[in-house]
Amino acid sequence: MTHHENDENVYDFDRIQEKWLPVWDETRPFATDDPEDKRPRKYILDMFPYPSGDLHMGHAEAYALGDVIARYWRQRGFRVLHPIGWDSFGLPAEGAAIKRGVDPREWTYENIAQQRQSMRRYAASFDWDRVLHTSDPEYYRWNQWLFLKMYEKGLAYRKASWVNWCPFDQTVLANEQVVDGRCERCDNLVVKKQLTQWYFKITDYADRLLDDLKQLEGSWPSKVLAMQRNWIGRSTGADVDFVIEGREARVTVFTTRPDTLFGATFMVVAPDSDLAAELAAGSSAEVRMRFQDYLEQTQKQTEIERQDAGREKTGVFLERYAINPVNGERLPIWAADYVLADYGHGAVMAVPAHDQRDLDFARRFDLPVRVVVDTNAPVTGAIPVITPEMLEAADTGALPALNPAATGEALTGDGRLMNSGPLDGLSKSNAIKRAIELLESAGTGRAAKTYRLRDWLISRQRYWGTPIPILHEEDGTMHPVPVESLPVELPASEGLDLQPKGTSPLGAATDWVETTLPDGTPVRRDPDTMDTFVDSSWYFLRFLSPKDDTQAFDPKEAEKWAPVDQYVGGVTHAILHLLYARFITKVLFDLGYVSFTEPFSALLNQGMVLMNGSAMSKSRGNLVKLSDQLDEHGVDAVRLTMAFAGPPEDDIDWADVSPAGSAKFLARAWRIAGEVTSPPEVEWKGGDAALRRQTHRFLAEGPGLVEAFKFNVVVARLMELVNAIRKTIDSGPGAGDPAVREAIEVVAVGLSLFAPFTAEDMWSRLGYEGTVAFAGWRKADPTLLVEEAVTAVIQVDGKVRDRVEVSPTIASEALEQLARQSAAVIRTIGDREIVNVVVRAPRVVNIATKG
Ligand code: ANZ
Repeated sequence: MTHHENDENVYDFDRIQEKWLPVWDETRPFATDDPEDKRPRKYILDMFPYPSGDLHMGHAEAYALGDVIARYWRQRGFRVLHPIGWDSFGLPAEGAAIKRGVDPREWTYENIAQQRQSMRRYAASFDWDRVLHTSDPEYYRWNQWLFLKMYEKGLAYRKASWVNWCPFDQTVLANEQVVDGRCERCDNLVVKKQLTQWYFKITDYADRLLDDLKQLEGSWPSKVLAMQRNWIGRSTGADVDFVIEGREARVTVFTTRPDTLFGATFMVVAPDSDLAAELAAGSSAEVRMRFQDYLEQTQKQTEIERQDAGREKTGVFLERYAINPVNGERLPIWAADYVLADYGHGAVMAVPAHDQRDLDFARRFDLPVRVVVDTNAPVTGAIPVITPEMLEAADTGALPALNPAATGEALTGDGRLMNSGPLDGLSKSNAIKRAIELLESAGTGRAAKTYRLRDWLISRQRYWGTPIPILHEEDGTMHPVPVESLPVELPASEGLDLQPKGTSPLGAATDWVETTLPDGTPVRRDPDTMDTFVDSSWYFLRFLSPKDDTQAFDPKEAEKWAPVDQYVGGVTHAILHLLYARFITKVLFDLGYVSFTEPFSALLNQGMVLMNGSAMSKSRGNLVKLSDQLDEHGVDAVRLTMAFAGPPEDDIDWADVSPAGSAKFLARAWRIAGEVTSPPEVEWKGGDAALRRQTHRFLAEGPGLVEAFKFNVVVARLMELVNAIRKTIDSGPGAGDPAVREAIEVVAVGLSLFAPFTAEDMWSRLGYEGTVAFAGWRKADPTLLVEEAVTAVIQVDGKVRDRVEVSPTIASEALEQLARQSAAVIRTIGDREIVNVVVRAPRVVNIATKG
């Protein structure tokens, strides 16, 4: 054993970091470009960052956890693709440009350089040869290609419609970017504005986006699956056609309750629908005026306000009538803001007895309420015979009265149909089926589905994004830019006014906007740019052949690597980004470019890093700077702390964790690696038996723990193992014991998932040449896994009837089950009844019987 100099035996993370970074730069251990590499593949992907300043604590958590998974699979003998890039188009770059007069491009690429430097220091095991930036023309030309493919298929279209408009950012927002009626970015109230915009037809894929969630059950967080489901929001029911007096065409409404058709007493249309305007136009001058006022009021409301159940209902009677197709009744038509223009057909049949919103409205405006479902009647079994007991119960008020007009409570529950002609006596679900049959045979309705999901608005009136590759003729004719002419490059920002003003800054780039078709026809380029969610909807495919300038991605590489085996990122992207990526994957599947329909086979959402209970922010004054933490505690200690803090899904409060404690533990482990006196070639056999058992238990349990994302438990086990090694060295057989070398080698490999610098240095101190990253997860020796057994005695009424060998740590329930299954016990008890079982694990079970 060589004698270490004193300073060499001090855990100095700065020295260790400085030693290994250049080695890794040189050896590129995580490159994935070897065509001879035949190992099985894994694609582990971290959500790529937006380059807004330097990396922060949130990034540090995400990349630490993603790296545990990537490094783990490498140790398991997989060839792991773990790429990184930058989602580098977007508003903040323009914000900086406007505020500080810097070029958005410069600002963006400077930030990328800084983040890249920090990621290198953080030792995330990325394949640095596959880096991409979505703001590079080499990348965004393929956004344009995708757009053209979608345009060709009718999946990209342009239409004038009411859109969400942020008056502050002066930009349109997708529904997904409106949170509680406010702009996701600046928190200002969002208003509606009529504009001509580009859309992707995601609604065509609503059913598949919903149904394919089944593929992800169990490997995506159930919360995210539920959020996706709710966002798509499929409702099933019927479309019902109503004749309108004085109007040629019928009006269709969507209802989830066609069973209640006989209870419809009025109709409501969304004030901001074309239908409302048309119906009002055909009414008296007074109605027209009142409607106009009301429409203006409505347009000031956010969607959330309009749907607020507690708000007093408002509306205008249009003095027009609809005819109920099932009974010919005349239903007055109202315009009211609780009906939304862009859901279903923007009109409803109002059934106040059974729908709370309709009831509130009916009570406010004194409209009739007719009960058609007896919600007191039992629905199982045959149609009930009314018994004297039931009548009495109703009389004494034990059952709620069927009088919603008086109580103000709509009867929404199940029951038996009444006042409904052919539906009378049926239960709700049977009546729904029967009503649809009746409507279908009369040709006045049909089964239907409606979705909350809207088409994806992808155009933005902003500079720093992918130009939409469409040319417009004066007369409105559109020409897609030929694929061979891509990319349509973004012109320089110099001289352009980036200040938001409702039209794209690119419109003013005259030299760029004005061009001609090959035949000389003058055309203007579409001045809008794409939503950055387009960029991130397919980037995981670009990583597979990032330098290919002949196609967006290589389908052969996609066949080998994709879909992504494990995706890691924040739950903030649980709806938008994931939905869009799922959608585009299905489009690419339909176009024949990929053979799978879901992009991310498994998803892990890490929590947030908080400080003193709340999200970190400069204004709150609780910002913890990542670079300070790295300077103070070292990269490995910060990474280990992230993994050790708790389940990855939970938030980490940086005030509650101890990076200093992590550093101390790492130093302990590292020191042991320098104390081992046996040579590397020592056979893994013999030595301290207890230590060996603990080492092999770790080897056996580790993989299951990592794969279940119980990283904190793995770290805890490593700490226990280090303690046990210390004990063996100090008060057991000593540092030369082969079990010590075995154990500390296993610790080094285990630590390589969390603390790559320390682990690498330990590996080298243990006498190895290559990197620890590929040392491999050793197999546990099964003979070391059997625990010593103890004998449990099983008694029936105090007499020993059986003995079983059990683990000393057996749980009471398990021991009781073994006792109850014992043939001898079963025989003894016969058909006597067990009245009590007393379990004292692991030694005794006593079963007391009666009779
Ligand atoms: C009659 C009825 C009777 C309804 C009843 C419900 C209960 P979900 O489940 O969210 O899909 N509706 C339809 N279009 C609407 C719109 N554009 N704005 C507001 N409400 C609309 O809701 C479907 C129900 O919401 C439909 O079923 C309709 O009211 C209403 F006892 O029709 B129902």
